[in-house]
Amino acid sequence: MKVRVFYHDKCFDGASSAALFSRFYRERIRNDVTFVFSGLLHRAGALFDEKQFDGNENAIVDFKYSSSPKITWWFDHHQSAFLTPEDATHFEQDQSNRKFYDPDFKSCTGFIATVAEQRFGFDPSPVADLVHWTDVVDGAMYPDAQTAVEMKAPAMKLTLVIESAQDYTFIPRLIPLLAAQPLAEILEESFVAPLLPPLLERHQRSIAVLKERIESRDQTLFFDITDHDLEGYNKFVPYYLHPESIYSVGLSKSSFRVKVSVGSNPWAPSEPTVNLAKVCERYGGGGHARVGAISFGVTQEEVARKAAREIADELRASVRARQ
Ligand SMILES: [Mn+2]
Repeated sequence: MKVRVFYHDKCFDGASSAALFSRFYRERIRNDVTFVFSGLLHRAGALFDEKQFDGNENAIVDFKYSSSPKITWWFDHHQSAFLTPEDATHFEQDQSNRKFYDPDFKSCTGFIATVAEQRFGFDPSPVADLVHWTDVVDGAMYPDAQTAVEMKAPAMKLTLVIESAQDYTFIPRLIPLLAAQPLAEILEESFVAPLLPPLLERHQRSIAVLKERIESRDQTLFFDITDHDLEGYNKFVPYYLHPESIYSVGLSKSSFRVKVSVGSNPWAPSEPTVNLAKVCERYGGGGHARVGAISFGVTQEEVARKAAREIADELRASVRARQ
């Protein structure tokens, strides 16, 4: 019996959701099962390759809905969960009691724990620490920007390792540990520990690059770091450097995409009022009300830059309008 679990790749909540789902499944659905973990990333073009839906059961966690009949479980908490209105209707008509959506949850991991407990009798107490930290990390519940950028907690170090993973076998190896042992212990594993020091160094370098690049106007930050290999930079660094900011728009590049990241400062002097998921959806992206992103193909750098500039202009205008 094979269960394939698709999860939001390069994301602490995505990996933790896959971990929690598989623990819950083994404890409450069936035990004689082999899990295969496959990461999914937002990219320009088709998100799913249906040929990959080859498990006896196929689950998607912390990622967009698929109406494929081969998908038998789904959990998500993103505001932009449906690619099309048809997908939303398909979900609403689903009778399986195995597909769940609630954008009010801070983390998908916490959402899975709650549903698994209430509907399937799962005991979430052994994974309470994991749920706490996915809420903190995915919900940006740090007390201040210093805490978010200093990265002292084991969960934050794991987030750094997960977000910068280059080896596609790494996160699938990590997932079975996440819901099974303390996070501090996972950091000591021989396949994890050596990854951290160079990443912490790169983190320091990214702070220096962002310090030089950020253009701050109307409490809105704009930066273009497409000429640096810094995708996966800590998204709180801009607010650490510019505590006066409300919004940030960043352009970064990796081997397979150019990414426009649109965020809001969790510690902003005044509340953000623009729904960033909606802004990103207009450009083919998505996310949550307070943080979103748009992915473009690597050859679409100029289109991405234009979109990033337009979004920064729009956010600046909205800040000026309320002054
Ligand atoms: Mn999430």
